[in-house]
Amino acid sequence: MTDLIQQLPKAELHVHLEGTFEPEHIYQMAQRNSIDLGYESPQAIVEAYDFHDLPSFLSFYYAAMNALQTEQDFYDLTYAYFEKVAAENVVYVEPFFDPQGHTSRGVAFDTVIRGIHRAQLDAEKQLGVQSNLIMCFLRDMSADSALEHLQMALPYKDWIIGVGLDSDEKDNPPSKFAEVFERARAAGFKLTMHCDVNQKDIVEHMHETLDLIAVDRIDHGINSLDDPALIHKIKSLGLGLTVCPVSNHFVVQSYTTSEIRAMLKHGLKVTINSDDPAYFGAYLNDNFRALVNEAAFSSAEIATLVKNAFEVSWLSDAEKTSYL
Ligand code: ES4
Ligand code: ZN
Repeated sequence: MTDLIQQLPKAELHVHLEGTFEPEHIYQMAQRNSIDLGYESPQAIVEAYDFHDLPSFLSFYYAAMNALQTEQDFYDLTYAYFEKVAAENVVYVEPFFDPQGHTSRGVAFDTVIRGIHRAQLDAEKQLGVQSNLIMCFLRDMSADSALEHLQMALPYKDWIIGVGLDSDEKDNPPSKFAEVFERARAAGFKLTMHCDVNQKDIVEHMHETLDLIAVDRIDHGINSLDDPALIHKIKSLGLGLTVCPVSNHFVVQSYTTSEIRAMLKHGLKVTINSDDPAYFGAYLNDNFRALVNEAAFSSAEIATLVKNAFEVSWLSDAEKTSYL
């Protein structure tokens, strides 16, 4: 089974580039940029990891971003992720990035996106990993800030396939960003949003995501199972759901294998993803292995989950055919 997981060509649709920042790289980059993060070694960074819910994770995630300063830093971060997953036989990725995590501390939008884009081009040429970038807005920042960043992204429209919404969902409903997402759609971007596991008001948020925002995909979305009307809507729209088992384990202490299986049984287009692999200690293949180890997922189930990711990706139909 481990061989099957390794050998299948795979796609990943839910990975935050800033969540692929390995402790060795955090440490190295902080040193080369003379930034004092308060850690004496990469090991000290790992020892400080203490994630038990979303806020405890996010505060660490944003603090580590301070090490990222130059275009080369963003290039190195991104290329290192592609190298890692190329070895796992990942052939296609739609990674997220969080520009507001960088502009808010004085790093220019152009610096961030140019470094990431150059790494994408090189990864395609040198590693055979194709990718299309998704820009996320931080939902705990204002809608005005999101609009400003949408404006900054317009000159780079050809480098960004879609927009998403991440960070702390508590009391930050999809409706807060209705205008931003409306404008993003009008500009030609695909739309997705985090619907985090067991969030406060999650069923209501999910209905807004579908009815008000009309997303093209849902990130996480495990709580679709809480309401038959949600299952029906998501299924009839054929929307993909990007579930992240190991990440879920950190947030809700469960790999959510029974929910993933239930979603498959309902005919929902579930996919498996890593979310923040450097922090959660599991890249894509380990997320699939978690399903096999905890709940004996079959090769047929694994194959369906892998196929779903290509099907609900934002590749063109012609490109999808080349992978399927
Ligand atoms: C995230 Cl696990 C998680 N949830 C919400 N936003 C995020 N950004 C990066 N990782
Ligand atoms: Zn995420």
